[in-house]
Amino acid sequence: MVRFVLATANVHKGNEMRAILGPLGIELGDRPHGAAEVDETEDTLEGNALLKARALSQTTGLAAIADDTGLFVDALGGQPGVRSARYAGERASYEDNVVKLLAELAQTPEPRTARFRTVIAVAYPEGESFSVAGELEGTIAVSARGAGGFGYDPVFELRGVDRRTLAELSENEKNVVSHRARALRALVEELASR
Ligand code: ITT
Repeated sequence: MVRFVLATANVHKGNEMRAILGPLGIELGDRPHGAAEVDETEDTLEGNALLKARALSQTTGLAAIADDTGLFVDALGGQPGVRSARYAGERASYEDNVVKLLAELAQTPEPRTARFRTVIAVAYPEGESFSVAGELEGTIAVSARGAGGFGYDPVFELRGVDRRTLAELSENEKNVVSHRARALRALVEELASR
């Protein structure tokens, strides 16, 4: 059994990571209470994921794992991108961010192409670290649909025949196709090759 301590504080992301990794024999220990918030000062997902994993690995002396995710919308030049959590302001709710995104795209005709990108970083207390990534292509809907998932899921539509939003998928369905699932499968391959 491989075990990492979870650096990501976002409960929704943590739940998805556990649901995907548990059956693959990778256990995620709780982020310690009182662990310092790490300022996401880098301008890439890789940089911020590594910052979060390295900081927790150094303070706990354990192997740590972090997720950093962004939504990249082509018509907005890649925004909200690395700033996805704070798109509508420092303390923005998921809904605030979705409202702002739909407003920014109000004049943009469909299809408003976009992708989610997740970077998973692992850091070891001895100093070694690495990251892997996964992406999911989609389009931004004109209004929110579905009650599942979190964040931008209600406005992120799959491409192709199945045009449901990620919030219209079951938890299991999202955890098969998502950017996070793809990144975590890449993590498992990377760990197996070491
Ligand atoms: P940590 O720093 O604790 O990891 P965070 O919420 O700040 O948590 P991110 O910077 O990675 O994490 O997240 C960026 C935002 O992107 C997040 O707040 C959500 O609004 C959104 N997001 C991330 N993953 C998502 C997903 O699978 N589906 C929809 N939106 C997602």
